[in-house]
Amino acid sequence: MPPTITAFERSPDGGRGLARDMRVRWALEEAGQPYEVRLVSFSAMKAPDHVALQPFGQIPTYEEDDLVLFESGAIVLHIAERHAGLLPDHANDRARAIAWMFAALDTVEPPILELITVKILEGDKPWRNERLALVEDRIRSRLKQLSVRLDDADWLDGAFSAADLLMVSVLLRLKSSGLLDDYVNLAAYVARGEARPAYKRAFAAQLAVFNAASSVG
Ligand code: GTB
Repeated sequence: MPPTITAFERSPDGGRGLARDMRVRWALEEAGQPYEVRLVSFSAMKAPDHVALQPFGQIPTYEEDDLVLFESGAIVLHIAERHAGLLPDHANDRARAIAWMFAALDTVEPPILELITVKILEGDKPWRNERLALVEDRIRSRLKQLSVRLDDADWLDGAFSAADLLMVSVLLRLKSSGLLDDYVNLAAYVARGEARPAYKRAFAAQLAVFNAASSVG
């Protein structure tokens, strides 16, 4: 049986690939693994059946035989450990790739999530502009460090790996902000990720869900 993942029945991003099922879909596509998708509404996500799979009532989840996983990073790591193509074979190379996976989620993503919080949830607060400037500075400082490290390489550490998959997924959330534009090598890095056939298949699959939901009304 192929694994089943969960995704938004109607993604708030309008199918732009920003919800976190996208990284799981992308990993499965890179690994050449078929998968099924169970779509969940916002209310279904908070119901006991789903909370039993995901304690915080969120997507994505991953079910495979008797294994149930949540947290997109853990799911991508699981897929990468079981299938070729997403992690290097050599132990030290693999450990460094996993370190970069954590860097994407634990060091680079947090200020990017703050930006979304300020812009969407705190847009009406009197201190919004001051906080926005602080958060944008924090993001720029991370982008600069990442840009220096990436330099003119195609990928973070040798061949494309799950680390790049997660880092590109995280950076993609900045696309509409214009913040990436000052870091030409990072913008090109993100574009390289988006150009991968597996990314395109995953993107098309999640967009098709949004389009189908929109045509129903
Ligand atoms: N750390 C968890 C993981 O990585 O799996 C976080 C999971 C998570 O945040 N899931 C979100 C969710 O289920 C969807 S992806 N939210 C519903 C809820 O908490 O009630 C985050 C997301 C949401 C919307 C957009 N967007 O519209 O652009 C992008 C990303």
